[in-house]
Amino acid sequence: MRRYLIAGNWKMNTDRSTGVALATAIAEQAADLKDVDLLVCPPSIYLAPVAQALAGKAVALGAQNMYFEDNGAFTGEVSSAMLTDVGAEYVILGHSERRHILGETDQDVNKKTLKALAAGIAPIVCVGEKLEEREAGETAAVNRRQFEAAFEGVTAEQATSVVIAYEPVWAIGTGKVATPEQAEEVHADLRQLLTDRYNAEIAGQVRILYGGSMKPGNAAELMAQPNVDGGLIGGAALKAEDFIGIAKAAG
Ligand code: 3PY
Repeated sequence: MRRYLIAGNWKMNTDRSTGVALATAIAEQAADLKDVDLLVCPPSIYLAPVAQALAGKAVALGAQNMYFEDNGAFTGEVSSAMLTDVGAEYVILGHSERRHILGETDQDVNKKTLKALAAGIAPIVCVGEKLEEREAGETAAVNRRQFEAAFEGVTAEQATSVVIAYEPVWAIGTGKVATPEQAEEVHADLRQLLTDRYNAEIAGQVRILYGGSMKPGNAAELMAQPNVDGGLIGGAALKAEDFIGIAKAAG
């Protein structure tokens, strides 16, 4: 049985005090939620103060990115060891903003996925097609290519620690949301790809989140789909009541 995961991707938002206040407010309201895992992913520079605010609370901490080397001359990057050092248990990898604005490749996402797993950090591997790809009928092929590349070299034992986030690029920051049927179609394909690569038992344990303009008003119908196991939340993760509203829709 998969537990729902509601993950907040704060992107390049908040500052030290608003980030700590947001995490604190989420943790306070999370106390009543039983059947859902909550995760917040602040900017790297605020991981440490947010970790302090979440100490002993039922909300996990994640990062939005990391580099695949251990250390060295990689100006501006953070390593997996740095993330575990500040208490991050998850890391978002291959978000479309990193792929399409910052030039991250499928191979980068694969190397980061393998490094995160080796460090004991659960990767949240993002996949998703652009609008022109959907309109050209390439949705399944794009998501398959990104999935296969990211999972190259991931063992069956490691695979259940990976979380996949399907984020159609056309639904990110646009207010457009995939219909529950559109989301379910891709999620079911991704689950089938997991079955083909590993087996049905492993595929049944991997959480596949939907991301892209998920809000309290549309979360319940998305998460009612059999293969939608939670959400990777953008804008609505920046208000505790919206984030908790989405978490309640999971329960
Ligand atoms: C969004 O919902 O906009 C996201 O990109 C979540 O990662």
